[in-house]
Parts: sequence; C-alpha cells; structure tokens
Amino acid sequence: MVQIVKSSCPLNCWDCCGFTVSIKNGKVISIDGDKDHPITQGKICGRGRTLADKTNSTERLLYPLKRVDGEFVRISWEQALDEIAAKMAELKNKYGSTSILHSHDYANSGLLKNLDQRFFNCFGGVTEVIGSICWGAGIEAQKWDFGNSHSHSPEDLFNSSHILIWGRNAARTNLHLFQRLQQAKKKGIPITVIDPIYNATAKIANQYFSIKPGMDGLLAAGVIKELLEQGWEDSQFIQNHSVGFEDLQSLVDSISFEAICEQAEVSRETIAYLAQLYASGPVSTFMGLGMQRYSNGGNTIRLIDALVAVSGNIGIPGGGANFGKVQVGQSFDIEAIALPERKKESRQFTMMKQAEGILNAENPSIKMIFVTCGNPALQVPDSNQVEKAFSSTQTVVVMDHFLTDTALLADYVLPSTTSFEEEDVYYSSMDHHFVNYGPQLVDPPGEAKADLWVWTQLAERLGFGEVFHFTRQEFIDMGLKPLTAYGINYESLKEAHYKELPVEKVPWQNKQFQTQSGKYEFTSALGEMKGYESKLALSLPAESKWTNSDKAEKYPYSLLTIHPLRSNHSQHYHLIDGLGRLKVEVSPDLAESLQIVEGDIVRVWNDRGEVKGSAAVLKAAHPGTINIDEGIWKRYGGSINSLTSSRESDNGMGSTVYDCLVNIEKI
Ligand SMILES: Nc1nc2c(c(=O)[nH]1)N[C@H]1C(S)=C(S)[C@@H](COP(=O)(O)OP(=O)(O)OC[C@H]3O[C@@H](n4cnc5c(=O)[nH]c(N)nc54)[C@H](O)[C@@H]3O)O[C@H]1N2
Ligand SMILES: Nc1nc2c(c(=O)[nH]1)N[C@H]1C(S)=C(S)[C@@H](COP(=O)(O)OP(=O)(O)OC[C@H]3O[C@@H](n4cnc5c(=O)[nH]c(N)nc54)[C@H](O)[C@@H]3O)O[C@H]1N2
Ligand code: SF4
Ligand SMILES: [Mo]
Repeated sequence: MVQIVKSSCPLNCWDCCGFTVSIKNGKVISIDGDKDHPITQGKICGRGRTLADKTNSTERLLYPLKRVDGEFVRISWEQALDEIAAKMAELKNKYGSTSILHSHDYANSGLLKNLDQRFFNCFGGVTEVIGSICWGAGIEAQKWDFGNSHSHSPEDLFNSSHILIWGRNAARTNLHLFQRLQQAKKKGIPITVIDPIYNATAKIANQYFSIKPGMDGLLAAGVIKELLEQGWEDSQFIQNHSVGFEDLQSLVDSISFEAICEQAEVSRETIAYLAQLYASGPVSTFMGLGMQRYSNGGNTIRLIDALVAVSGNIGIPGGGANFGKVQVGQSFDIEAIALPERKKESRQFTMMKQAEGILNAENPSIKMIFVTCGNPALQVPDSNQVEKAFSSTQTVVVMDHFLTDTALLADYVLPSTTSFEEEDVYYSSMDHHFVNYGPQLVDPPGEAKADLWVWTQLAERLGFGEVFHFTRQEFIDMGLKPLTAYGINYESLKEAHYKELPVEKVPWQNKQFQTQSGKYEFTSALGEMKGYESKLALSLPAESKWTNSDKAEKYPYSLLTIHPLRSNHSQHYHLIDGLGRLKVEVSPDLAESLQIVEGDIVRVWNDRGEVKGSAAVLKAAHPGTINIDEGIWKRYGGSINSLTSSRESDNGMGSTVYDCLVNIEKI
C-alpha cells in the first residue's frame, strides 16, 4: 500500500515548496508537489524530486567512521561520542573552548537546525563563522537603506506595469517566481532581464540587456542620472521620506554617461530605456544574489535600491526592491533555541576567511573543527586554502549524509538523517512567507542519527545534558512562541501542514523605515556608525581592467560560477547520471576568438588554482564571460572555488566569488 503524506522541501532555496511524499514499505518512493500549498501549488523541481534518491541512496553514510592510519574504519556511536566529547573537554580545559571551530552553512532550512548553536553556546562558546557567502552584502546594503531587507508578497508582482529581473536566474533558481513571470507575461506585463548571461529567464523576457559582470551599480547610477535630468524623479518621496539625496545627486553629477557606458559596457539607449521604464511605474525589481558576490556588491545593491527609491517605487503595490525576505526568519524566536547568552567565550571568523582564520589563529590556535550542514571543501572560496587549513587541524568532525569532499578531510565522520527521517518545520527568508511542517516519514538507514540526537548525546557527556531535555515538539513550540498570537503552534501547523506568517505584503507602505532617521537613507547612518563610507559610490569590482590592469592582462576573462540547474550546490551531483562532468561555458565571442568548439577540453586558471573540463558555447552572453556551475565534486573535476578569492565584499561580510578573473586555453 502506498501512503501519501504532506511534507516540505528542506533545501536551501528561494521556494520552500510543499511536498506530497509517497511511502511504501517504509521507504520514500517518490516526491511530488502539494497542490494545496498556497504558493508552490503542486509544482516542484528536479532537486526536490531527487530527495527520494538521496534518502534511498546506497552511498549514504550508515555508521560512524574514524580515520586510523589514513583509512576510515567503522566505529560504534559510543566510541565516536566518547572520544569526541573527551577531546572537546580536554581542549576547552587546556586552550579554551574557542580552540574549536564550528563551520557550517545553511544546507537545511529546518527550524531545529539552529540547535547546533544551542549546543556550542552551552558548551561555552566556540569560534564561529559569521557573514554569508550567499547574500551578506545585499542584506547589509538593504539594512543601510531601509533598515531591513523586505520583499513584497509573491502575488504583488501582478500589480506592476513592468517587471525587472536584475541578476536573478529565476528559471533555474526560483521556480515559482518564474511561473509568476510566465503568468504576468500572459497578462501583458512586460519583463526586462539584466544579466551577463542570456539565461532561460531572459528567453521569456520582452527585453534583455547584457552587462559586464560587477558593473550594475554604475548602470543604476546612469539610470538615476537620466531620471534626474529628465525631471522624472519622485520629488515628493525624496523630500518627505528620504535623507542624503544631495549626496546621490553629486555622485551622479560626477560621472558622464560616456564613462558609465564604457565601463559597464552598456549602451546609452539601454540607460534611456530603463529610465523611461522606472518613470512609468509601478515597477517591481527582483534582484538576484549573484550580482552582489563582488567586492562592490553592497554598493551595487544600494545603487539599485536608490534607483527604485528615486523613481517612486518604494512602498507601493507592484513596486519594491525585492532582494531578501528576512521578515520570515525574524518571525521565529531563534534565540530561545540557540541560547546565545550561555556563551562565555567567543571568537569569529568570516565564512570567506575561515581558512586564513584556521591557519593564522593564535591564543588559542584551532585544534578541532566541527562541520554541519555545509560542504566547505567545495563551497567556500579559495578552496585550496580551505583544504590546507582543514588538513592542518588535529581533529575534524563532519556530520553529513555522504562522504563529501569535506568528509574526506575528516577524522570522524558521523552519519546524519535526511529530512524525511526527522520531524521539523521549514521556511525560507527568500521568496514566500509560509512555514511548512515536515513529519518524520521513514526510519533512517543503518545507524544514521539526527543532528539533534548527536548534540543531546554530546551534551550529556559534557555535563550540560539538561538543555536538551526537550522533545522535538517542545523545541518547535519554543521557536514558534512569537507566533502563538496568530494561531501558529506545533499542533496547528502539524494539522494544517503550512501556515501563513504575519508579514507585511507591501513593505514600507507607511514610509516608516527601520533606519536611524526613520527615512529612506541614500547616505547611511548605520554605515557611518559601523565605520564604513556611508555615501553611495561609483565603486568597481576588485578584479577588472579598471582596478587591476596587470591582473586583467594576465587573466582577461570574467569567471562566473553560478548555481547549477539540477543540483542544490554540491548536493545532487553524485545522484544524477551525467551530472558528474565539469562544463566550461564560454561566451560566443570567446569561442570565436579562441576557436573553442563544443566538447573541446579546456583549462581555466588564475593565480589561485585551475580546473579542466569540456567546453560548451553559450548561446548569448556578455563578451569575455566564462561560466562554470558551482558545486561540482573533486572526483568530477572540482572544486570550482579553487579559482575564487576569499576577499570580502564592501559591507556585510559577503563573498566576492564572482569577482574573479581567469584565463582559458584549449588542451
Ligand atoms: N537550481 C538551483 N537553484 C537554487 C540553488 C542551486 O544551487 N541550484 N541555490 C539556492 C541558493 S542557496 C541561492 S543563494 C539562490 C541564488 O539565486 P540566483 O541569485 O538566481 O542565482 P545565482 O546563481 O546566485 O546568481 C546567478 C545569476 O546572477 C547573474 N549574475 C552574475 N553576476 C552578475 C552581475 O554582475 N550582474 C548581473 N546583472 N547579473 C549577474 C548570473 O548570470 C545568474 O543569472 O538560488 C537558490 N536556488
Ligand atoms: N563559487 C561559488 N561558490 C559558492 C556559490 C556560488 O554561487 N559560487 N554559492 C554560495 C551559496 S549562495 C551558498 S548558499 C553556499 C552553499 O554552501 P553549502 O551549504 O556548504 O553547500 P551544499 O552543497 O548545499 O552542502 C551542504 C552539505 O550539507 C549536508 N546536509 C544537508 N542537510 C543536512 C543536515 O540536516 N545535517 C547535516 N549534518 N548535513 C546536512 C549536505 O549533504 C551537503 O553535503 O555555497 C556558496 N558557494
Ligand atoms: S529545491 Fe526549491 S524549487 Fe526545488 S522543490 Fe525544493 S524548494 Fe522547491
Ligand atoms: Mo545561497
């Protein structure tokens, strides 16, 4: 008998889809979309469907492993937990608890995944990773401008007279936005796409503009300049609801259209077209995250925010500078789960610079690394340094479902459960504002255990077991506490499968911003308070011919490493036939000038590293652009991040993984 149960996608993705999972004889046999889910409406992507194969994969880790004389051997949980706990206690005693680093990303969007912090905080506080490879610069930028990063509710785009998709690969990364774009197009709402790559989203657009990577801030400044010259700005908004406009005015006065067009490699007509478009709003702007993974990424998002503001598209239906939707995550009481006040010691490395942190740390140096919900050997920039740092550390513990490239660097590998093997609730602070319930559906294979079980066991051994003496239900209710007034608690969520969170559908409608001045800040008080340049600037990427001509001569091409279609980062490469092959996509002009044809084996390199793979020619892309999808395992030709820099973005401790010059040759 097949049983069909509602659940949720746990993957780090814009969409947080509702699932219906088919189960037979205690196994997940297939996954479909839940047609009743108000936003995701029965549509899911291949990454979601493949979670069935992931759960049933014969490559799953089944037992704890320990490295002995260079080889992994199976050990019991008892031995693994005893040894790890003893090591942690010894290190804390001898060197202090910050001699341990907790390295993680956000691979699973379950609320209870925050319990890792509870464990490390109650242990006394470890060295933590802060910032975000993903979206750090943009989130900080919007905090400076608006006081927070709030997107409009999904259906609001139907109120727009024009939709601008600026550096978001919606067809690939944000399935339900793409569906809404298709519907909007049917309703006659025109769509414009700005992206260095003519991607599947661009294909359905009415207008597509390519741009030199990292130059979008300049383009936005050009459009603002044009709006002001034409007198098309929203002076009422500027006068009553903003501060710092004079600084913006002087900034755009300081550069000519010619200079903007030359550096951003866009035409004067593009600027004029965009100015007209923004002046005849409401326009909804959907920014992607790729565009801010540059040294000037924060400033880029701020200039696009400024364009949306100057043109009067803030706080109105059908408008908006849509980037993150942090209102969603902020609906939960994460502190009640994480207990940050229990921390006695603390040290922080940024996510980008964790390798440097490990290699250079003193008083105490890093003696042990704990990895959860992340695959830093592939996903953290400058991965040759990451490998060196992890290999140089006495004890590395990795919890995962598979023997990943990071797990291969470990001394202890602990097998984790997948989302269908544990109960949790899921949300994403990216696209929609619903929280989904995910029950435990099947038993874990072998001796795989939930992360929470591991924290509980280690805490018992380390003398603070009582902080984990709660059931999963009780922990979920702890996190949902602020939502009880809205009828959202464990029981009601379990019964309804998903619940709408109380977040504003059209943010900033009352023009009360969460900045220090309460206004929209073209010049940011928060930025100034933190010691940054608070005014908007005409900043450029760190790796460009304008900023580093020597480097640009040696490495003339821009390398993007965008998110793969069929995998969520590294998570699906080993589960799908044919995916384990490194593909180097080149813009048509490069194919022509370097005589590269489909299938040629090419080498891509810079001072940091090199990869080899087979060439493919992009149908259309900005001249001089190369793309290799991120996430590919070493055994298939990765890591792509051997080429990228660990440099941080201009604000927000974001990454600069797309700010990367390379060279390429046929081999
Ligand atoms: N299939 C799939 N979907 C995913 C994921 C995945 O791994 N696979 N990951 C999820 C996660 S964690 C995230 S953060 C999101 C990211 O979602 P997106 O932001 O959509 O995707 P990215 O791959 O980060 O960004 C890539 C887009 O930015 C463009 N781009 C790069 N540089 C520039 C630039 O300088 N200017 C402009 N205008 N465009 C630029 C690229 O060409 C590409 O179209 O996707 C989520 N969805
Ligand atoms: N060059 C380049 N680098 C990038 C990006 C890029 O665009 N280009 N994108 C960046 C972005 S946006 C992101 S979000 C990061 C993502 O970086 P990561 O989150 O490190 O990437 P994933 O491949 O999703 O790896 C997650 C690992 O966690 C494991 N995992 C999943 N669920 C659980 C769980 O419940 N418990 C435990 N213990 N483990 C679990 C998975 O099996 C997988 O091995 O990568 C960043 N790196
Ligand atoms: S990966 Fe994203 S789009 Fe695909 S099923 Fe999961 S939440 Fe939905
Ligand atoms: Mo991300």
